[in-house]
Amino acid sequence: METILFEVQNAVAFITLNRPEKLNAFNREMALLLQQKLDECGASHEIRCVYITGSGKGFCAGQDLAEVADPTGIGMHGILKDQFNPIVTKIRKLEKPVVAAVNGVAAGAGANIALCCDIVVASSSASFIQAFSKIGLIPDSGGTFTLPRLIGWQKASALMMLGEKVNADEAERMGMIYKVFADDVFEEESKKIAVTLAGMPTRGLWYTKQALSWAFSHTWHEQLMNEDKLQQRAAGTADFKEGVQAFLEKRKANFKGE
Ligand code: LHQ
Repeated sequence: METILFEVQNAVAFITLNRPEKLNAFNREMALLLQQKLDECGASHEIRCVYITGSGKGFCAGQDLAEVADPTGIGMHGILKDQFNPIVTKIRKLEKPVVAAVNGVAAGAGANIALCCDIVVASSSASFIQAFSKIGLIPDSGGTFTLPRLIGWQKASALMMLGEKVNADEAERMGMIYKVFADDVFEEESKKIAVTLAGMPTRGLWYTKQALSWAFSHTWHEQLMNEDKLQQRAAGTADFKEGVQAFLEKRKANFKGE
């Protein structure tokens, strides 16, 4: 059975983590295959949005702990260096929006991979757990960077130390995720977001993603300069010309992602 399912439809790459009997916990094969698929998404002109979800009842339970316990395995440093750090870095550097559609429990690295995506939505039965503390680890996969920026230092600190489960509604209320959809409409509604993004000015969305990432490490003045630089790039795209033209002609814009 393939550990990652991959399908392109309506300019969206649908990626499904597929080890449902283990709540889609990452073994090495799945982590390397996800990286390969993210690279394919980056290289393809046809793909203008990426959608990541899990098969079965979970989203992802983080690292497969059976593999960690294996003495012939690659060890802690190897797992982060070869598996999780490249995954979250590829998501942040992907020049198109990435939607995490959290269909069930997201724990450990599984939670933090979801949280580094550009838009995170969840089904009402989903949950998020910074499970690391329960096995003596620290939050990784960018979690110590992402979570306090989403929900504030104090709440992040408590969730990371206590390892408490946060349900989807609570996650939405505290700003950890964008939106919750009822289970019966979750797939349809979350896919609608991805298809909408895929029809939008892709370069402009990439510059927005960059500007938001840079905002964390720049001053107000530097960020105004960054916005200026990125806005000039956005204004040089064919999609900007089409957007203005369509507005003036009172018609729907036909964006090409260029
Ligand atoms: C699993 C897992 C799992 C294997 C569920 N592995 N089988 C970085 C650096 C280096 C090393 C370590 O890792 C990392 C990054 C990390 O992600 S560390 C954090 C690793 N993840 C966890 O600690 C979470 C472990 N899982 C859980 O706490 C629970 O399974 C949660 C709360 C996610 C879900 O609980 P339940 O809904 O009650 O499901 P369950 O526990 O019954 O799990 C269903 C099956 O999935 C079960 O298998 P079985 O054969 O008994 O039916 C679990 O063993 C398996 N599974 N997570 N990470």
